[in-house]
Amino acid sequence: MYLTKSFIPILKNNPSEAKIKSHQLMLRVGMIKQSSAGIYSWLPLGFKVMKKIEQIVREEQNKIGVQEILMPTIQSSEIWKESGRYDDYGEEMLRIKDRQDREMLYGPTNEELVTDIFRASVKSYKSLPQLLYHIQWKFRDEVRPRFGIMRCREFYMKDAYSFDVSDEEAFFSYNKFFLSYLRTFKRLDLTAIPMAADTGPIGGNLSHEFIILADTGESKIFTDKEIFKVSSDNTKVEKKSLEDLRKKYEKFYAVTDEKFDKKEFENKVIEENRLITKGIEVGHIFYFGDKYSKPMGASVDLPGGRKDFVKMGSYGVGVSRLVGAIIEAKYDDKNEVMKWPISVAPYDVSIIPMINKNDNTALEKANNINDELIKNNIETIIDDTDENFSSKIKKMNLIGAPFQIIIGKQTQDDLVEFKETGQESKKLKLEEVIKIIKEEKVKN
Ligand code: 5CA
Repeated sequence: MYLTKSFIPILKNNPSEAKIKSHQLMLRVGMIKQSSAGIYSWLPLGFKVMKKIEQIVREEQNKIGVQEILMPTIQSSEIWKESGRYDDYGEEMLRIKDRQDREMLYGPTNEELVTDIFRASVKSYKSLPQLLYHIQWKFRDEVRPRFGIMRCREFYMKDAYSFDVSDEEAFFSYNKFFLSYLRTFKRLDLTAIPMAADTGPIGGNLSHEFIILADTGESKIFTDKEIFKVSSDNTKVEKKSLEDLRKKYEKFYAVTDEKFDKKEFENKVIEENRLITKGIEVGHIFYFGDKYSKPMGASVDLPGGRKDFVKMGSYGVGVSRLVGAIIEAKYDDKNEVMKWPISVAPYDVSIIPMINKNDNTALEKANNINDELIKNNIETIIDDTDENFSSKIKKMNLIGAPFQIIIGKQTQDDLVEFKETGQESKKLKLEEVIKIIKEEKVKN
């Protein structure tokens, strides 16, 4: 892709309305454009990153056996009246009337709708567990939308739902998601810590938020530093192995604001290991038993002829919020350098030819190198503008492809100046460059 032909509307300076670095960068490189308060259009650069995040989230859900569906954004109020949440949800819910005067709403979450789908066709314990997910836009009329796509009104969420025959089986499902989330965030090059959390309007009594540390995060957290050493490597998707994993985490004090108890914190955590800081909630999982299945009559036949309401949990990942969370974790705003993890980078490499007026040598070389990279499934962006070198580097540092290739007039056909974005460059053969990039891509 040539920069001159791409739709990447870059601003010279940080927009003054943006208070945190993810919001600043996303507006500055034209990843998003606000269309009204808390509602955004996603432009090519932002959309590419979000779609790659979505794909990783999807692959990790599929790996633990969750089946993908797609529910609509608009829901009927009837099912929310059945569960009792129509009134409880309050002003965050966007309520709409259709031309027949029917009360509809733009879904803020999908517990009711998925329970309705489930109860219509699943009748026997033999069909359990059922694990379903979808990736769909949600709307919550937040009182104070802020920080760009971090807390907005319309956002993209992966929400999954589990249906089980007993508490024991339901905890097994819960733990599968627990592991799946750790694996998902790791592929995004983020360290997310599961923390005991409040259940809020979703309900239930068991819940974990997955938090990444960031000064600009909205969640206040209290934790034992030792929790950062816990690893999920070698955990198998088996009951015992998953239980052990949760125990390994739960051994350490790690809670959000609402669950904080000063005495408990000080008793359980030695002074030098106490960490009080802020973080961004990128995922949230809940176990709520029959909170929805009971009022909505979602039951199955058990062996011996009895019937019981299914035990449910729900599991959310903020797919659009993750774009901002990765920027918060990776963007060096002092030096204005973004380096996307290669797993979600909008491009793998930026090619930066130093073009002199009336001399196309460097651009031609860039084109040849580009052809080679494309043959190797490496995604590129070429800065074909005739701006000076330093402004080209500045722009490419903001766009954030993890690697850069710089091409001068003198660049020999098989030796290029190659660097990791933000680092020193070195001269390498093109085959070596290709090998390095491919190896990096395979790791993810
Ligand atoms: N039904 C449950 C689980 S599927 C649920 O809705 N959980 S939630 O309310 O915690 O949302 C799930 C995730 O969506 C959060 O962890 C967060 O990453 C993201 N999210 C929630 N509200 C917003 C918002 N206003 N803007 C951006 N992302 C949000």
